[in-house]
Amino acid sequence: MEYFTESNHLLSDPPALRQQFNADGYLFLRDTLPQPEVLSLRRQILEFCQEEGWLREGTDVMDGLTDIEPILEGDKEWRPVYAKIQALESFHRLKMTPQVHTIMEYLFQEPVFALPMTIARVAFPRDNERGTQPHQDWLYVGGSTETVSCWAPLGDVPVATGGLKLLTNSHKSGFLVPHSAPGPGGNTVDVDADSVWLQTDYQAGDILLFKSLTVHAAADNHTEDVIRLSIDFRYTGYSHTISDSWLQPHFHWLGSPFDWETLQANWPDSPTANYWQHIPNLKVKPHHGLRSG
Ligand SMILES: O=C(O)CCC(=O)C(=O)O
Repeated sequence: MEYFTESNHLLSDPPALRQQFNADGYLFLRDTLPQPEVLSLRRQILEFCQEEGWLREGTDVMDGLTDIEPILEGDKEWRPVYAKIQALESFHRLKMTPQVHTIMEYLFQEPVFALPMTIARVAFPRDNERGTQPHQDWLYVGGSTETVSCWAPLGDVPVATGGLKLLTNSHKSGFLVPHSAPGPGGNTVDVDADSVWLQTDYQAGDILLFKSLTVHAAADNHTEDVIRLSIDFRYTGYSHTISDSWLQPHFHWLGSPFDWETLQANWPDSPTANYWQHIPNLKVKPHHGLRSG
C-alpha cells in the first residue's frame, strides 16, 4: 500500500482543489469534521454495542474492543444496534458540517446538498473475507455520475484496523462490470493483482472524498479485537439528478424501523429532519435496483 496525498493546503485554492480531485479521483483532508462531535457519536454507537454485549467486559467503551464472533451487516443481531444508530440525530447531522458543505461547493461550483441516506459501518475484526469488496459507488448510488462520496472514520483508524482504501486514477476507466461477491453490497469489480492501494492512518475528523467511479474497498482489519466504526454519505449539486431510494434511510427496504417517521420520531423539529423537502427543484429518478447494503 501507499499513503493518500493530503490536500488541506489546497483548501484556500478551490480551482487547484478541483484539479486535484479530477486528476486523482479522490481528496484526503485531515481535521475537517468537528472532532468532539465525531467522538461523541463514536461513544453513542459503542454504548449501543456494549448494551448488546458486543464489547469485552471491563474495557473502556471508547476503545471498541470485542471478544465475540463477528456480527455482519444485515445479521439478525446487527439490526437493533443499527436501528438505534440510524435513529440518532447526531449521526445524520454530521454530514451537514458547514466545512464539508463548503468543500463540496468548491467541487460542484453550485449549491449542493447531502443525499439523505447515510450509512454507518460497524466492522468487526477477524472478518476480513466478508468486508466491503472493491467496487464503484455508482453501481449502488445511481443518479449523476458526478455525485461525490465521503467516508470518515468515527475515531482513529490506524492502518492495522483497516478503513477505506482506493485506487487512484481508477475513475478514468469508466463503469466496470461488477460480479457478485460476499460483503456489504454483494458485488465486486476485478482489479489488477499489481494495483497499488492507497490508504492511511486515519484520525477522528479526517474525511476521504472520492468520485462515484473511483474503485474503493474496505482494507482488512488486522487486529484481533478492535471494532472499526465509520460513516459514509454523499453529496451532489442542485443541477444533478439523484436516485429516489437515496431519499430514504439505509436499509429502508426492510421497512420499519428503517423509515424516516420512526427514525426521526425524537427529533421531528430538528433542521436535520426532512431537510431535503426544502430543496428547490430536486431532480429525482427511479433507482435502478441495486442496494448499498
Ligand atoms: O466502510 C466500508 O466498509 C465501505 C464504505 C464504502 O464502500 C463507501 O463509503 O462507499
